[in-house]
Amino acid sequence: FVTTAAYSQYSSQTAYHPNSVKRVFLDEHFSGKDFMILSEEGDFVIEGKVSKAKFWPESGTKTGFADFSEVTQEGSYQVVVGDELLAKVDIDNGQYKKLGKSLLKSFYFARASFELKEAYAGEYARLAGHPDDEVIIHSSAADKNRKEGMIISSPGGWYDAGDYNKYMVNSGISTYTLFHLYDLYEYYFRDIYLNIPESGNGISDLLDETLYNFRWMLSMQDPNDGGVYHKLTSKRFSGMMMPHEDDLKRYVVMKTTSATLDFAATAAKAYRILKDLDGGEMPDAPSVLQQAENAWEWAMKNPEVLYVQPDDIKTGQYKDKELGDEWFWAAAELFAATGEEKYRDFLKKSTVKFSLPQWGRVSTLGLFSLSMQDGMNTPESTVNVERPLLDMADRFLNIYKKSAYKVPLARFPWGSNGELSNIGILFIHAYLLSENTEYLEAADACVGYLMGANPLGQCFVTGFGDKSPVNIHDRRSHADEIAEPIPGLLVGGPTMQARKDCGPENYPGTYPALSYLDEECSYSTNEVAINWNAPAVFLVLALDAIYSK
Ligand code: 9MR
Repeated sequence: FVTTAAYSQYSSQTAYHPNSVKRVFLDEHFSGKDFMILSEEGDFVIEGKVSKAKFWPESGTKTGFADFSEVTQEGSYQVVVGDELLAKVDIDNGQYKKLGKSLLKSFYFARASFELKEAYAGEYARLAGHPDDEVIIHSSAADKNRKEGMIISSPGGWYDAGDYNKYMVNSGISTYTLFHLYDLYEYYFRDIYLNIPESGNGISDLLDETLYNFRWMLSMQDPNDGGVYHKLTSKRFSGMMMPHEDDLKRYVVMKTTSATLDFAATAAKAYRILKDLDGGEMPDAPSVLQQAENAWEWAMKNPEVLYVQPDDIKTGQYKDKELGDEWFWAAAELFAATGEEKYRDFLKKSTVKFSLPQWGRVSTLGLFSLSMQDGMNTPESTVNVERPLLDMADRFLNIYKKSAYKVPLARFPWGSNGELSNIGILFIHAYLLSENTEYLEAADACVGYLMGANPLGQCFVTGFGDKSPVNIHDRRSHADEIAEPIPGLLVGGPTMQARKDCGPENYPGTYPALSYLDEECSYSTNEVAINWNAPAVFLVLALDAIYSK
């Protein structure tokens, strides 16, 4: 066979799981043609027809695909049309576990106030940065309890993204996502080891890593009144240096209602997990619940304190104008944790809209948690959980079915890869509620897209695939003098939202799905962030847990 480079062909660049939906997307030139799947040695395996090429408005390109999902035997295969070898693909039972573990290990690499030792970090070993044991109360956060300039201690936690700041709103959804994954698949995580310092302490590594950030979250609450600081940050973004080299002063800025409610929700979720554990060094479950309730009480007294960026602070904002969804989420988690009437009443009266989760839209996270509680869907129940989840999943399933590239994305916001991963999580919940395997197929196709089955032929996770992000917007990866970026990081992905970062003329084309640059200047498409990695971990490892059952 002749290997062709003249036509585009895109498939997952890491192995498919034997249960995966398996497609290679082919240039419209191959529309309707016969294809063959051959073994590595050239033996015939199956044949089929390339689907009729379809136009995708998001990329401006036409594509058909060869579907070889029926091949489930592990191994390497060749995709052939006529006398042309179009692609080589692999099927491997262990690949999702490997990928998911790497995505999860990236949180360890993001630990603040923590030295990464070679035994766990290999060549990415580094000194501790940002001790955060002397953080200044910014004037915006000062009140009768804590005066401007006063010092508090708030060490640990994960760096948010390519920058070194720690933001409560974004931490809330990311930490919740990993807690929820544990909650659903505790049995699966019993023997998932990440080689982190806590490995082997009798607690799942997923939980150990998630608690690293959660402990920091606990320290961000003012014990005097229950309010929670919006962020812990320097006044401006640091230069592209290693964590220990950044000596900018650190501040806690404002107590906001969004931060406080996201904290309450995450802490209530944590309480339900912690109360069933008896590890000596775990946060004390009843105290965690108390902190969640104190946060709720603060929010009741301060129901709409929105974040306003002070003039002298220039870092990320995570600013939200609409808090109905934060209220719903916190009430749902506190109700699940306590069963108390006041939360039930709140939920019953709620008229909140449910939409795809992201840092500023969190109501659906409450539905995710409630969907696991017994008796939630009975007529006398608090809220109808099933219908809104299935309706939302069906909207995305429809987009998936119609799309030429079999991807449920209809818009490309900043962090489109995170958006897609969250759609995958929604599909998984829809599958768990309905047992309809169409949702599972669609969730799996999201992994395929992230790993290279997309119109750019780009794998979006560092350390995986043939065409993998290298010049990511990440201070550690820039400054560590190692050519390869830190592995297991999902980049934000295509968006047209801020093409000024590298200059709009430097981006390929004018189509959203193509608007991606593997350049460090591209903080809008090539940065990494905990709220994109967390749903990717969920998607990949929940699928592996489901497949391996
Ligand atoms: O993910 C955030 C995205 O939704 C916003 O549109 C964007 C601009 O405000 O900010 C993104 O979050 C960044 C945060 O503000 C600072 N750390 C890096 C985050 C990822 O780019």
